[in-house]
Amino acid sequence: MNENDPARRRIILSGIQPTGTFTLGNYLGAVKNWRQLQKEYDCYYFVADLHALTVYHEPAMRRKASRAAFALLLACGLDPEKSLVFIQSHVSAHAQMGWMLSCLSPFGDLSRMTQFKDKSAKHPEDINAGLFTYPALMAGDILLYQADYVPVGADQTQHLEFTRNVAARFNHVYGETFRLPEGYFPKAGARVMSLAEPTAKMSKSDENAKATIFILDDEKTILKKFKSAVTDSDAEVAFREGKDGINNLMTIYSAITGKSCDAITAEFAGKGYGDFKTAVGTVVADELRPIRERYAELLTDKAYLDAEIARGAERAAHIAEKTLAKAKRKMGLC
Ligand code: ATP
Ligand code: LTN
Repeated sequence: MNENDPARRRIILSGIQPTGTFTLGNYLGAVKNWRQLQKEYDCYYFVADLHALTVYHEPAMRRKASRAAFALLLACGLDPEKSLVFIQSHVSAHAQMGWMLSCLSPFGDLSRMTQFKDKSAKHPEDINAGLFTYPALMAGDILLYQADYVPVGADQTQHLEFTRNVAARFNHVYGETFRLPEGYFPKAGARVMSLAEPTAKMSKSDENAKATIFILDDEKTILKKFKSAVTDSDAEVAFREGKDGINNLMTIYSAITGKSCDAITAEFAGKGYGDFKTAVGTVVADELRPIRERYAELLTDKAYLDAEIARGAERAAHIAEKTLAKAKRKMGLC
């Protein structure tokens, strides 16, 4: 089929690191959209455990976290009958392609990556080479599956641009091999900020427990965290510069209910922040409840989970190996 034929089903690919229980940010900014894309695209979603190696975690914890992340993806509604869901390290082509592409990755470009700068500032005791070459591994993840679109949050756009550059460089030096992927930023995708410090993004690895809603938090915990969310002293539910805390709560409420900011302002006119926070907490708790229930169910069915993990790896390897073999041929490796 012709590359540009509109009938060709486009390929979507994305990954998430198993660095902790997913947050409301991961869910509203990424995984919820991934679920919605399953209808229209050939979707590949994976647990990026090789990427998570760049920060030390105890091995037993790591094993548990990858499995939990896989189960969470299914609990969030990724359907292994519709999408290909797998764990990155179970497909050896990723590590091989990552190395091959790191040899086409300029040192200067890697040095400019914001994530590298942020993570090395956060872990000055462990600035390892993996943290530095992370974008080459990520480029390999994407290019192995010839992805058309990569749905990620705004924090990953620099890595995507890097991927396109490395793919173009490979195609130029060794001949046409890779499709150049594009970012996919759905309108509904929300950037969720920390509840404690609303100018910083909500992140799985934040040490302040009050800052983050985890998707497995129960209703009571969710309501409590929203109640203590940092706001301002205006007492007006309106989306405006300087009202970072309220803007964040409005973004969350809007992403779940589909209501516009104006509609939300009208709904809470004359009411206090207390009412608004309870309303946000309630819609979030309602949205997350079925995920928590499905997750608990999945964890009790060990055989099913093991079988899906193995099946995902096998199917992914089949596709990735083909592209890897092509790239190796072009590079003169076989
Ligand atoms: P870590 O704390 O370990 O850096 P993280 O919470 O930032 O992790 P990732 O695994 O790096 O999560 O990201 C998974 C996906 O979730 C990415 O597509 C990323 O853009 C998106 N994402 C992460 N945090 C947010 C957020 N606060 N709002 C919206 N999207 C987010
Ligand atoms: N770097 C991403 C996770 C990730 C990814 C990918 C996303 C690794 N490989 C390939 C999309 C495509 C992150 O930290 N969110």
